Amino acid sequence: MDLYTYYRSTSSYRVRIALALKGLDYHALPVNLIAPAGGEHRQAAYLALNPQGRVPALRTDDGALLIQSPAIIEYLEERYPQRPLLPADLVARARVRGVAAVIGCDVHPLHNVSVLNRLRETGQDEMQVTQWIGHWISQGLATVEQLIADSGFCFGAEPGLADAYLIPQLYAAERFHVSLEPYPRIRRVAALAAEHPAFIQAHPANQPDTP
Ligand SMILES: N[C@@H](CCC(=O)N[C@@H](CS)C(=O)NCC(=O)O)C(=O)O
Repeated sequence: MDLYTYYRSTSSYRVRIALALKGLDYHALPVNLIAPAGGEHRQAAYLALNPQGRVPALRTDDGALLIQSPAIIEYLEERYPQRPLLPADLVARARVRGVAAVIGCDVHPLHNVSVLNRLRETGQDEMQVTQWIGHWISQGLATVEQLIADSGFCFGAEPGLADAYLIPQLYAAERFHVSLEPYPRIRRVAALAAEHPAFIQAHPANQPDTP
């Protein structure tokens, strides 16, 4: 498989965690979101692959090109059921997906590159942009803190889908100086992930395009 990825992209990081948790090998194909001239993701070569102009995208072993991290992760879960990312129980699965959706639908989209650039275009200065990011990340993390378990990873002793969404969101929180102090359960999950080989492999510090 080929993964079009950017080292500090939250959505790419999710997919990298899912791949690593499942023990799947892949080629990383870095797409620079910053340079040249506003990013490789806006250039014709990448837009021909993904008309939305965002990362990640996954080329499967069968040659199919998939976009959108939730769709890619679901594909991986169904195509490679080993080491499942979702529990067997129907209600438990829905709860895990609920946490993933809080982050993937209601937090991350509000601070991706194009949304922040749009805020700047409409006259917001850097302090206002930073406050905007902090507001949405803090609100999302406060919700997640109430939804996850009292011990282990988000939903048990083994990491799964919710952890694959949460840990990249925490990387973004750190990058934008959002304090994790109010969230002891989240800090516990972060500490476990920091020692886990799959999360270490997927971390932005360990990618081929890490500066
Ligand atoms: N919902 C999409 C979000 C993808 C997304 O926004 N990716 C960001 C990087 S994390 C991106 O490519 N941003 C480029 C831009 O906004 O111009 C997914 O989960 O894959």
